[in-house]
Amino acid sequence: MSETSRERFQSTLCRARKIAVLTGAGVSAESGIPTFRGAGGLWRRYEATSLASPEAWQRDPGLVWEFYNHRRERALGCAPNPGHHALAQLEAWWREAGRVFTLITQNIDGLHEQAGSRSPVRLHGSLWQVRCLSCESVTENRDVPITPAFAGSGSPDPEAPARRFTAAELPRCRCGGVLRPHVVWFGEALQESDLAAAAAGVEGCDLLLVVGTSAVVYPAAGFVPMAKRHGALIAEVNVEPSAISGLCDVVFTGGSGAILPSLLDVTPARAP
Ligand code: BV8
Ligand code: ZN
Repeated sequence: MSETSRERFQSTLCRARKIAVLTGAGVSAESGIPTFRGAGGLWRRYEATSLASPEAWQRDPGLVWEFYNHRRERALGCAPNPGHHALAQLEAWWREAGRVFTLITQNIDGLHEQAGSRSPVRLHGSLWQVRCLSCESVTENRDVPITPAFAGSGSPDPEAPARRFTAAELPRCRCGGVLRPHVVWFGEALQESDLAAAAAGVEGCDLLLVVGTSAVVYPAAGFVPMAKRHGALIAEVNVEPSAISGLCDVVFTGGSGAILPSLLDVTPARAP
């Protein structure tokens, strides 16, 4: 009787000494955070990806802050879902067993951390950090609105009146410099340290679990073929096929919040 995908996945998982997980917006969808390519990928008439760029910042930093302020406001109202919690639990089991677990996320919402994941590799930064354009200091910032001028702004309604925010209304650093969201915009390089931490977590892993990503954004999506090259079992959880489904050994179709709790309910097998 052939082994089911679930049996194959769980038998590999419980023996795995080193596992890596790559997540995207889909893992937060059941928490109420819209994905980029889903219906929520549009903010007013803007593609989320078009506002997440240095060009958009050059054109109108106030509009970009209105967009990120709106995402901070929304993320504040969202909580981790059972998918986030299942990943945090798996990490705890693996660390307790002295094994290697690396969570690599493209998400900037902070829900993995809220669920108890310890130091996920945040490839694309965080909604809750800001960076000064003058002194380059990076600080935690949970002010919502980001400055009083942004109160009540940010409606995703395409008919919402466009407001121009003055330079004085933008968030400022202690040095007086303008603060920008500490996230990686399209066309910007990822932090070398994050790339290195992710590569170290994927290199030689026995299993790579890919959850809720369309896998079209690079270099993040590049970690899947990297794991495949050295023979790791590649598993995917998604509501629909993604750009890397063809590379997967096992695919579980459905919401990660519904699938992960039972799929990951596996404790590390005692060494024989
Ligand atoms: C760079 C932070 C170079 C900001 C983000 C190679 C080939 C082609 C293009 C490139 C390439 N290399 C570089 C590029 C260009 C570009 C890129 O990849 N473009 C794409 C669009 C083709 N990459 C870059 O620009 C990167 N930088 O290359 O710099 C460089 C080098 C040196 C010096 C200077 C420059 C920077 C990329 C990072 C950009 N920042 N985010 C912000 O968030 O505002 S990317 C952002 O979009 C997210 O972080 C994420 O990475 C991506 C969205 O993807 P997903 O998270 O997967 O979300 P999506 O909506 O697409 O899909 C959701 C999935 O979930 C779907 O599959 C859906 O089915 C599933 N789902 C839905 N519900 C559920 C579910 N699954 C499970 N359960 C559910 N309930
Ligand atoms: Zn500063």
